[in-house]
Amino acid sequence: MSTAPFSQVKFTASYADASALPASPLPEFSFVGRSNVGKSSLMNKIFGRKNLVKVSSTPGKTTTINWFDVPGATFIDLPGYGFAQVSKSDRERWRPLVEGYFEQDRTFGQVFVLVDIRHDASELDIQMISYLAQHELPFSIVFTKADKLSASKQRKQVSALCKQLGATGDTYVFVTSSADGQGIEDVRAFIASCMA
Ligand SMILES: Nc1nc2c(ncn2[C@@H]2O[C@H](COP(=O)(O)OP(=O)(O)O)[C@@H](O)[C@H]2O)c(=O)[nH]1
Ligand SMILES: [Mg+2]
Repeated sequence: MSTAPFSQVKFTASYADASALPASPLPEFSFVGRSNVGKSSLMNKIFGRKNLVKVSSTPGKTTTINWFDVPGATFIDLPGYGFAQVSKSDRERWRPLVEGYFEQDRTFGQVFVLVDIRHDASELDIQMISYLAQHELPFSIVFTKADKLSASKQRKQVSALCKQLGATGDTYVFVTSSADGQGIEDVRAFIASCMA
């Protein structure tokens, strides 16, 4: 599959308040995870764009939901969690914003929870996944930065992390790298299958 329709992506707006989010009939694909996990990089890679979604040098600086339209779907960059240097006021804005989005009556296509393949899952990752499971939202796990590990280390980490995260056998799991492109085509194909 090519990058189409993803390469036709357009950034539309940033929202700092869940009540301002626009209604949309199209399936929504959202991306959530720790600050610096590689969310922006993954979205750019899926779109086949260099820097449409800003890859920040100052992680966790903004607490907004960023909205992207592609033909037939909406892509949503959710604010990252767990960055120690984030101000208290930014941290307090995260939960109402992200939970505000998840608790609306929306057309959820898939929520991608990104987890760095190199590290143990954090308590916040575990909480995120159990929240999504409890709310019966469709979610998948995307391991990032796979280029940093050998293929055999990747396999070990995937099985260890799936246990830590409480991922059941029917959770979709992707192993990706925005640096060398590993797994990106699988994510695109999966999104396309959810859109069909
Ligand atoms: N080696 C490697 N670095 C990555 C990868 N994805 C992201 N990064 C780097 O990780 C940092 C944070 O990436 P970013 O996409 O801004 O993360 P976000 O805060 O989750 O949006 C940046 O320095 C990226 O270049 C990857 O797949 N491999
Ligand atoms: Mg980002």
